[in-house]
Amino acid sequence: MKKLFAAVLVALTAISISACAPVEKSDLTIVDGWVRFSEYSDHVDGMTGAFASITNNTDHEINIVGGSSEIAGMVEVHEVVMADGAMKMQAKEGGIAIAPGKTVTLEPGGLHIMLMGLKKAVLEGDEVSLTIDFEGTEDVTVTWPVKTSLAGDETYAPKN
Ligand SMILES: [Cu+2]
Repeated sequence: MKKLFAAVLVALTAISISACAPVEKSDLTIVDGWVRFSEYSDHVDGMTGAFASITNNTDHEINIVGGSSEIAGMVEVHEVVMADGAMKMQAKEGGIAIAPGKTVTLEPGGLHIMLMGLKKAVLEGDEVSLTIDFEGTEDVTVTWPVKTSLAGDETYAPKN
C-alpha cells in the first residue's frame, strides 16, 4: 500500500513537471498578439492578418515559417513590398528570420502572419487559436483576441 502511494506521487510529479516545461523553456517571448477583424463571405474566401512582437531568447536564428488554424484553410508568413508604385503583399521566401536576442514586430503594412481561406467570420470579441510553426524551436499555439483594423492597414481583399 505504501509502495503504491509512492508510485502515484511520482506519477503526479512527472505530470506537473511536463506541464510546466514549455513555459520554463521559453525560447521565445511573444507579446501583443492580435488578429484583424474580418467579415466572412460565402462567395469569396476571406483573409486576415495576425500580428505580434516576437523575441528570440536563444543564441541561434529562429524562423517563423508558417502555421495553422482551425478557422483558416491555409496560414502563410507574408511581407509587404513596393511593386509598380503600389504596396503589395506576398509570401515571404524562407520565412521571417529572428536573429538571436532580437525582436521582430509583425504589424499591418509590414511583416505578418496571413490566415487565408477563412471558414467563418472573425469578429471583435472573438479569440482565435493559431499554431505558429517555427524553424529553430518548437511550434507555439497562441490564442489571440480579434481587433478592428487600424489606420494604415493594407487591403486584405482577394485579388481575383
Ligand atoms: Cu498577407
